[in-house]
Amino acid sequence: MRPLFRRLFPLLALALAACGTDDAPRFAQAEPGEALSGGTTTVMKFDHNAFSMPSANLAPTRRLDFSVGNSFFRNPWVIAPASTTARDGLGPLFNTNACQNCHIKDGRGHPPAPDAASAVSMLVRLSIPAGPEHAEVVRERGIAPEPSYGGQLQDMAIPGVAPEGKVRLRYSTERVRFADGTEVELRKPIIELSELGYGDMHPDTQMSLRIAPPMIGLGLLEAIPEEALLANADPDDRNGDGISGRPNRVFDQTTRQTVMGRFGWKAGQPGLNQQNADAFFNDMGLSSSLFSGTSCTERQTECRAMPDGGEPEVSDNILAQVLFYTRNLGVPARRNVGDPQVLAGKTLFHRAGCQRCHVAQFTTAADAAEPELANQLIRPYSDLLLHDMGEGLADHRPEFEASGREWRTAPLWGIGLTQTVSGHSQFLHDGRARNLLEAILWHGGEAEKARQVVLGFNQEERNALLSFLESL
Ligand code: HEC
Ligand code: HEC
Ligand SMILES: [Ca+2]
Ligand SMILES: [Ca+2]
Ligand SMILES: [Ca+2]
Repeated sequence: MRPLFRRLFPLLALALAACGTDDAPRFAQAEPGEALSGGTTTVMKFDHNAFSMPSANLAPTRRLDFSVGNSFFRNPWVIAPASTTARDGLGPLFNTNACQNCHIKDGRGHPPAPDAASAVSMLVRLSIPAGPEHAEVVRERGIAPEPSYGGQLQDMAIPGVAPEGKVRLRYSTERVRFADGTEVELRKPIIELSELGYGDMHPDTQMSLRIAPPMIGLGLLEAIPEEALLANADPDDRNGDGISGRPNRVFDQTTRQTVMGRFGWKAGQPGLNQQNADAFFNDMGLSSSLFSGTSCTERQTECRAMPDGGEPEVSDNILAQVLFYTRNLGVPARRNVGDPQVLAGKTLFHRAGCQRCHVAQFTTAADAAEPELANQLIRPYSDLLLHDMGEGLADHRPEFEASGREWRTAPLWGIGLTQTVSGHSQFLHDGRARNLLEAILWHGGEAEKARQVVLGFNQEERNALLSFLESL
């Protein structure tokens, strides 16, 4: 091919393909306001602090509340009894002593390096197959906990209590081939537990590895009206596009009702307050008005006998401050929205049908929990629904109504700043993907068709698709 033609070829091929049978739109220019992923809350910060800024439309006094919440998210909690009574009660069992140790720079966590001694910034969830005798606990927790270890492995403990065990990861690898012959190696983690502190686990224990997700835009996701989310649900795939998103239905601790789930990799949490309280309780061993006592199981007797930091350890006041913080971490604006390669990538994103799950935009409710979050046109690139992602991504551990193959569509806003904020680019629920392309190649199940389209892309098209994702 002559050089000029070679340069024009990708655009030409794109143009030709766009005239084909599929009805995917072609984007020749950016839409007005397209860069403002979080509406007027969008922040103009693109360095390693890009995920740590308050919503841009917060008034100065509200920024003060944000920084108070931030201190409880960032600063470590201590073992009781202690002189700092507002921050004591860590453990007896815990994963780490501060939220920020996992949600590093308010961004995502990562799997441990192959030889790392411990695994911070991720969790291993545990359960056993549920029988009729578990009906009550399954209604409230969505799972039947492992009898000795509960619903989560805590690899740390206060002095006098045995930690539950150590987590290491091994990887198996497999190769994927593009139509043009290019090969990519994918890796899949295999969980290895050692130094178990409370005897053997149940022989049918189900384990699910989870990386801490980024913290941006969560208040906006919470403010999307439920009807708007349900409008995208198509559980029986009546429109025949092979995609059958459905909401998770989870337990609300406050109202004691079953409601739609929105947070966590399987949408197992109904809202931010409960998600935060659950993190305090299970990840750090701190009780609150939502979760009293400790995460120790019946069999963990020394754990149950340890002193606590007051009941509750996390006051309603602190819970409210952390809630305000987690609602108001602003989403950074997009970069290069009008770049021809980014626009070509956006066209390809639609051609592959990515937007059927990664739904581009919503308008938040007029009666959002905070006025700054109301009536915002936002672009999260998620439907917050569960999708069967195939055997490759399956953890074989159901959570409420999510099956062992279902995951919540991960929001893509901010994803292009992952390397800048976190210093790595490991994606998906267990951090197995080492870059965005690997993340796409793990898509299966309802997303298999989209994956097949991408496998047909040539180098130029792959680069364009990745440029689009990097611009989010
Ligand atoms: C040990 C690591 C760890 C610690 C400590 C931790 N988290 Fe998380 N966090 C996670 C993981 C893993 C998830 C995903 C959970 C899942 O899929 O079930 C998560 C999910 C969340 C989410 C939902 C995000 C989303 O996109 O759905 C919020 C909000 C959150 N955590 C807040 C907190 C707060 C507040 C604290 C401190 C009280 C905290 N976390 C402490 C690991 C951690
Ligand atoms: C059937 C629904 C569906 C379709 C179609 C789909 N995705 Fe996804 N996507 C998901 C789900 C669910 C996850 C989370 C999977 C997990 O973590 O195991 C995800 C995760 C991702 C991630 C990683 C996000 C993160 O935070 O780790 C990227 C990147 C991504 N998708 C891009 C794409 C692209 C590009 C396409 C089109 C080629 C696409 N997706 C099509 C449902 C879908
Ligand atoms: Ca405690
Ligand atoms: Ca446990
Ligand atoms: Ca459908």
